[in-house]
Amino acid sequence: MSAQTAVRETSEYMFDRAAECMPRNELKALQLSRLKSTLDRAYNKVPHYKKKFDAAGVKPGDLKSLADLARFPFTVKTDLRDNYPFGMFAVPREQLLRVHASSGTTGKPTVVGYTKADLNMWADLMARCFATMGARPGEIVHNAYGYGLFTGGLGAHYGAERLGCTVVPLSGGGTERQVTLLQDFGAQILCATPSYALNIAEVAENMGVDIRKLPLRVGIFGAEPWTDAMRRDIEARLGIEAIDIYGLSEIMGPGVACECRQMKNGLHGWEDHFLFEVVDPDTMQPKPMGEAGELVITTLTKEALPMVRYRTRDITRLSDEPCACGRSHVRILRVTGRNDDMLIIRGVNVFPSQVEAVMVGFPGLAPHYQLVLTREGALDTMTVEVEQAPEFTGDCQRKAEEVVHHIKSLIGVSCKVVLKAPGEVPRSQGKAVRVKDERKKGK
Ligand code: DLL
Repeated sequence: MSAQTAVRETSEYMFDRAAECMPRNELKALQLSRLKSTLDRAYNKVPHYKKKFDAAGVKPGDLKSLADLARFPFTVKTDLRDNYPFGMFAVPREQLLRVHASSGTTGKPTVVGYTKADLNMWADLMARCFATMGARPGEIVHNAYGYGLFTGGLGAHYGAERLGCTVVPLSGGGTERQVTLLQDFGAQILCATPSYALNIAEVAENMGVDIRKLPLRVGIFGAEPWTDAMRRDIEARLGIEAIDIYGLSEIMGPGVACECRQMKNGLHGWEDHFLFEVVDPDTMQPKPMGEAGELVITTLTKEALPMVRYRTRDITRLSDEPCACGRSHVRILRVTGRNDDMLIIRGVNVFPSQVEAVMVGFPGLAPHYQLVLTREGALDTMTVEVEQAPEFTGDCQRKAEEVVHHIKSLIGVSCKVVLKAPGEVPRSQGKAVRVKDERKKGK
């Protein structure tokens, strides 16, 4: 059978229908039994958890219902750093088949590890995501997520193979070659950070290649916050459907949750493997369904690195409203930012993604920007450096004033705006660096 005939086009295709459409009462029962084993495993195999549970006066046996999880302590990124590199593992190092690490902003990286069963589960969940996002067995997946310690490249790679796709393992960078291979191989699916997808679009435009005319039809984008405005821009410039995927190394990597192609309205979080809570980041009390707060995740099936109530720092809301796609799992509504990248500019809380939403699609601007933070006296100042669109011929000063006005009226923050010439804002090869913080340099 040729690859072409193996492609299934029905929108109802699911990788694991029984798991994806499991009735909610069955999902809850499965979560409870898996949660009990996870707490046992963490307590008995990882000294860090034993110490923390003992200090909090709780034992795994205290968990009688899912709600009892609220009695257990949280895990934070510094717990991994304090036990660097292998101290949080629940298996002997010899049983790890792979390690990854997330690029810590300071100090040591956060190291995560996987047993054979963990890698297997990850590939299954990523295959489930690919199918949910519209990929089909037999299609070509162009994988521009970085390969290496970052979980994006290998995570997407094994998931696409598990679904039965042909993977082109590009990693990030070498953008002209990426465009040439998209053209020559005719991939239907593109995996990249959303900022890198825009970089690819721009390089293709400069090369005179119209990606909209290629077979590419779906983009699987995540690893950084992005907005619906950016989605529309990517969709228009690449002629594809852009779909959101979420994940983090500490929990697994990409594939913890993803949007379904039918609805693109919140990311289905795979509750048979993870338990999701949203808490108030100030009081740490659980928030009711639908209210915004910090996402906290507990792994239910991980062997090497069980995570109990991991504080992601990601700000979002959960929804258990039924989704028209038929999947029963709770949805994580778009991650709007992290509660640790929140900027406070003259008393106003600002997420970089909010500024982006103002600028993407703004007439005369290109979607390349950086926020530069400086301190003038006691006041923090934000300067938005944004590129003018190549075709823009108007008055730069006036355009900058227009943007200042829009940011002020939509976000409530006063800032400076500097228009840059095309190509002057540094391009992303992976996760975009959106914020340049110059406040700590003695200014
Ligand atoms: O970024 C894993 C990943 C790779 C996800 C490829 C999706 C696609 P880390 O490097 O550990 O793992 O970074 C995790 O990135 O806590 C969020 O703050 C952010 N993030 C990831 N996906 C999204 C998304 C990978 N779809 C951190 N929207 C997370 C917003 C995201 N933020």
